[in-house]
Amino acid sequence: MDFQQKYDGYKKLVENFLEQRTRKKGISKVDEAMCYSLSAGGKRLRPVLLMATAEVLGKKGYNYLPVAGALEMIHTYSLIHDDLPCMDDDDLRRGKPTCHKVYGEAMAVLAGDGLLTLAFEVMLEQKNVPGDVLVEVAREIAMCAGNFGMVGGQALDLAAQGKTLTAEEMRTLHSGKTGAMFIAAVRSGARLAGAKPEQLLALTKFADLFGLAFQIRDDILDVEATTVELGKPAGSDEKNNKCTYVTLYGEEGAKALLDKTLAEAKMCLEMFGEDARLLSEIADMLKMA
Ligand code: GRG
Repeated sequence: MDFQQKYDGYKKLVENFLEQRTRKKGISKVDEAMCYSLSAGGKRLRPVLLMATAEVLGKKGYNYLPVAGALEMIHTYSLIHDDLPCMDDDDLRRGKPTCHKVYGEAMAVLAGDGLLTLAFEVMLEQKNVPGDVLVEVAREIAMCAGNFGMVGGQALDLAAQGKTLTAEEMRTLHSGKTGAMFIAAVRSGARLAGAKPEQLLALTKFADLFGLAFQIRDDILDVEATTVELGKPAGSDEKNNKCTYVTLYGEEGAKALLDKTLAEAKMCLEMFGEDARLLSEIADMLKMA
């Protein structure tokens, strides 16, 4: 089976799980708004990363679908809130009208709240894992999603609009906003699969560099790709007056930094040999043509 088939197989598992675990009809319209954004597409990168990491350690990734699916719920909530008029104010996400464009602002806020809350309900339904491991996984995911992670990074991002940041400030901002959820995905997969301390350390370093590479690529694509290719408005960083890796280093400089970061990320996987093939191939997805 080639890489793309394998990736698509995992993605399908995640999508089937999300469909089973959510209901369009509940006591209010919020269920429909949650399902709308959750089923709108997307690469399902964070859950697939969790499953691929478990595979590195010899476990089957599909055993951890509740935690993996929960990560996608948290990610989707962040996208819904990020698109709101009070944040990035975008009309298009994953190639479709954003949640607030379809359901209104108040319902989009609630859909995000609902997904974040449901994520913790669902991840705690994970079976066949020692209770203390699951509690630690849930605690780390909460930390990565919260004010020391994604929410904190988003707050830094809002405060940085119109300002030029140093490379160090950019790193802090994006480690929170984008990187923390990749760290959550990889560390959760590692912990669920029983990683030893030195394995957890190497995988965490990989995830941190993967997150950085992801952000650099996102910044390059914002300049180079079209709205159709992105499924969200191209050029939104310029519109929002944002300091990016492209404004800091130029397009060629950002591409060189991307290559260097990916090479360093892949080096972290060397100790796992062939067992890390899938994870390494996921990192290759971030290479620019
Ligand atoms: C609102 C708390 C809060 C956080 C928002 C995730 C996020 C933080 C903002 C999204 C804006 C953005 C473009 C961030 C850059 C990186 C990123 C998270 C891109 C989207 O992730 P993908 O490419 O999306 O994995 P899909 O649609 O494939 O799931």
